[in-house]
Amino acid sequence: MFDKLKDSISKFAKLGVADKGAVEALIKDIQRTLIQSDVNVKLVFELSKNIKEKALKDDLPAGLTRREHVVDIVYKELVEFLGKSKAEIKLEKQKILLLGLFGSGKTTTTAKIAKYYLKHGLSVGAISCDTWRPAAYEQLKTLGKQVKIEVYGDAKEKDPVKIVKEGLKKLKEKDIIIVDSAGRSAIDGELAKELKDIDKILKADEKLLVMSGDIGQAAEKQASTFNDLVGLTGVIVTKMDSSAKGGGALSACHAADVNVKFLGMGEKPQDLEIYDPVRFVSRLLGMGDLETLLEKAKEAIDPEKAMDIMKGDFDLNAFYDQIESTKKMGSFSKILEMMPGMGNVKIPKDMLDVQEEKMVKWKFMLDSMTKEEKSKPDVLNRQRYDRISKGSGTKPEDVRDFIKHYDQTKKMMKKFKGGKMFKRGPMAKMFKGMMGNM
Ligand SMILES: Nc1nc2c(ncn2[C@@H]2O[C@H](COP(=O)(O)OP(=O)(O)OP(=O)(O)O)[C@@H](O)[C@H]2O)c(=O)[nH]1
Ligand SMILES: [Mg+2]
Repeated sequence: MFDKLKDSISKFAKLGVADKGAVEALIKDIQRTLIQSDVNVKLVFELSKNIKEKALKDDLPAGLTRREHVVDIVYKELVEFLGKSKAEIKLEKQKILLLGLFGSGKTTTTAKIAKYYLKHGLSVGAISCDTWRPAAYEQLKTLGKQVKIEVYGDAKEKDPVKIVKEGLKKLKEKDIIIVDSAGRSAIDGELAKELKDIDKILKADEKLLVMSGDIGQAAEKQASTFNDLVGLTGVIVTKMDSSAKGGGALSACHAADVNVKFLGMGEKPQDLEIYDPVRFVSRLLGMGDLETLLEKAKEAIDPEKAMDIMKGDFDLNAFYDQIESTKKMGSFSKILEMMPGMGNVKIPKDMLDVQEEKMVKWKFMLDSMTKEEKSKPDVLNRQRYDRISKGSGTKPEDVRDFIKHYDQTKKMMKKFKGGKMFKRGPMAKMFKGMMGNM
């Protein structure tokens, strides 16, 4: 869905004239893409009718060309279609119940949400009350260790209500308590009763249905069924990274009148995003997504270290930190996709892989250097290059190339600090955004 909508929009943007024919062709393209991503046909036609009516209106808003106007309409209508406003996530003491069908991503999401609240300074505990799958508690324990939270469970207890009761006692000091419940292949009487019983004891502030994006428009029925059953406060749509039907699931949630709170974007604990239709659609249409990138950058870069880099000497220790930060932000391709204007640029995967491999090598080299060499790279000479290359299992010319790259980066940093680049232009904006929020 992502690539196809991007392609349709850039095809349209490249046309000389945006006449009726061009608008109609664009709408057809959008329709096809949405139907392929399993959006309800009736909804697709409603959406395209709205776009067509507004896009072809005679009076253009001041300052916009017809082409810009059309792209703007498509963008706004899609945002409306996918839920209007950004989800509100309260950073306060609360109990969260995760529920959903088998394999939808509840346990993985428990760890993701835990990490999210931990990052915002709240203490977190989790309860595993999945008494159906023998390995469920172990799975959550492992994930809990990874994100460093306390996990309560009892492999011998068969009654989930007792587990929740005990867990609430054990974790009563925690700000956030997340309850991971059992999945089933369908909503049956037994699952319904179990969830109601759990909720009676837990009195959850948030009851979040976890659904996989690959169920597409079936999300509407599932969401309303669970909503009738326990009264949902929201939905989390997972596997948005790997499903072509994610758009279908999101529009279905909107149609079922339930709010999407988070999106699962991968299997790791950090792969979670607060749902924001504006942001989602910008990325869908290839407009880049500076905000997401900045948020990630803020998390990855240690503010003090970043200021040191900007203020002081950009020595090899700082370079090391920079490599670490880049790694924390995810793969290069992910970072690039979020940069405005880069969304449409296809950089060959090979090239990105080479860059990533290089960074691994650089880290080995840095690990083979002495403290002195890292803080005063000027002392490096041929002899030292040889020693570092042996220590890191690389070739001496690799080490020399690396130092060359470092020198260039250092020069760029100097320009940044004093020069125009930092005071004006998009890079300045990005850096200001980053620094301003620290
Ligand atoms: N790609 C991707 N995979 C995910 C995501 N969320 C979960 N998964 C994977 O989906 C599978 C099922 O995830 P679980 O968290 O175990 O699902 P569950 O709902 O707890 O499953 P049950 O407890 O058996 O009902 C695992 O292999 C996860 O790694 C996501 O956002 N993206
Ligand atoms: Mg589970």
